[in-house]
Amino acid sequence: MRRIVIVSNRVAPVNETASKGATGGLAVAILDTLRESNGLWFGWSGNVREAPVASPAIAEPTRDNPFETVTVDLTPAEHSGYYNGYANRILWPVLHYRTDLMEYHSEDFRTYQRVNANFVSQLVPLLREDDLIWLHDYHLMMAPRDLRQAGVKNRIGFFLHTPFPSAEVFATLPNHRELISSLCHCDLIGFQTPGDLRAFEDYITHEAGGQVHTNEEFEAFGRQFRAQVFPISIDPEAFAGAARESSRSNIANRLRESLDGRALMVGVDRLDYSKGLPERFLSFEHLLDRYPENRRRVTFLQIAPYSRTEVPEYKLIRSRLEGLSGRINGRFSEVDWTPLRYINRGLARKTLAGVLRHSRVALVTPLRDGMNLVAKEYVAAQDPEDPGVLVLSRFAGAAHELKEALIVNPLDYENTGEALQRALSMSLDERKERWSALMETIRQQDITAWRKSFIAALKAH
Ligand code: ADQ
Repeated sequence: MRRIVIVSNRVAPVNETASKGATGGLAVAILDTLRESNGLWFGWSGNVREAPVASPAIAEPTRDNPFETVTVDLTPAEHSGYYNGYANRILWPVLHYRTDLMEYHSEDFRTYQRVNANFVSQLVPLLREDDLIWLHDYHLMMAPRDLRQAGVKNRIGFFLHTPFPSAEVFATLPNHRELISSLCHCDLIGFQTPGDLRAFEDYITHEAGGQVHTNEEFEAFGRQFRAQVFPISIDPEAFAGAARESSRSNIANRLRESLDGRALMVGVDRLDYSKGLPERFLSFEHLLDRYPENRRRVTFLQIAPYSRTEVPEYKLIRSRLEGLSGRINGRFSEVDWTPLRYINRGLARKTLAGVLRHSRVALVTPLRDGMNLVAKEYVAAQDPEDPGVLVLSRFAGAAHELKEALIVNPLDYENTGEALQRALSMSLDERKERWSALMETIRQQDITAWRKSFIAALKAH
């Protein structure tokens, strides 16, 4: 089998990933791909150092992990300009339709280009002739051009984990042409949903003056390549197993006891403005306002660990949520009932699976999301004999597949509140029917299918 070289912003610490499953579905998919091909995983170590080590750190394969990891450090200036700056304050908001939050500085783009070029120059000497190169996500959009300029002839694939916004929105990025003309040096570009692919096609035809042929063949910036949809997923059986086991754990018992027979509603997200958390809190408030019979009977648990804490927009959303959660609890709490439990810590993967299993309703209501794996994890975690209800934003990539969820527009918080009421009062028969259909969809397009179909398409080009 040909070796697969995965390049991503961050290389997850392998031991931690294996033991705690800490980084979720994506890390699992990447590890399986690497194990199967005796591959190589290249990216940032997570360390920021004044004077980074000149050559990358190479961790040799072990029996459990028969692949190499190669990591590089970032300087404080690179971390600030490339990661916090261009990736997270410029690209991330635009890819999630938040052009209003883009904080553009051309210097950040130069640093982004420099870091992409540095990744490539450290990677190239390690490449073999028939390696398949698989680049991940918006941090590395300049890498395809740099690889070709370094003379690399290997097949190159790129998968975008975020949405690809409409062409008009993407073109608000001052560097949109450089980014897309670089991507066109790939042989294969993968998107999460047909909507993302359509937006990209629109960009290629109307902004780049390129052509889209049948069979997902593209021509632009003097290059020919393919672009296709590969919806990312989870390992539903493994997650279901973890949920079953965890539902008998200590934490699950503590949770059950603390609820005292009340129905649990749950939200699990990184604390990010794309996840629609304020709107979600408002929809819960609407539920309690409009349907007072839920007071004392329902508890909403929102788990939202801090992320990107150095980025100012994340500090703002944090204080907005603290205000809203305080207001809701202040308005409705009683001496023996707190309606909203708002937690800023992550949970171990297995614990999370148990919490999801115990929840009557899940609120997965991002304003934009490439896919949203929590939606799929929630379905997989359910008890088939008594499944809960998924309330899902139409703006999550997952909504394209998970059609039997209760689909909402999170910007209409009253309507989402109505959907919560419907979810809480749904009959067992309807819950089972919806859950079976959702689970079947997830089983058919699981994480193994995702990685295998991407690799097959990259080879087949
Ligand atoms: P994220 O924006 O991080 O990922 P998501 O897909 O929901 O979003 O979650 C990633 C993983 O982290 C999930 O497996 C989830 O269980 C886990 N996780 C989230 N919050 C957690 C918590 N509080 N405690 C423990 N675990 C938690 C990006 C894109 C998504 C896309 C993925 C994969 O933004 O749209 O689905 O990549 O492509």
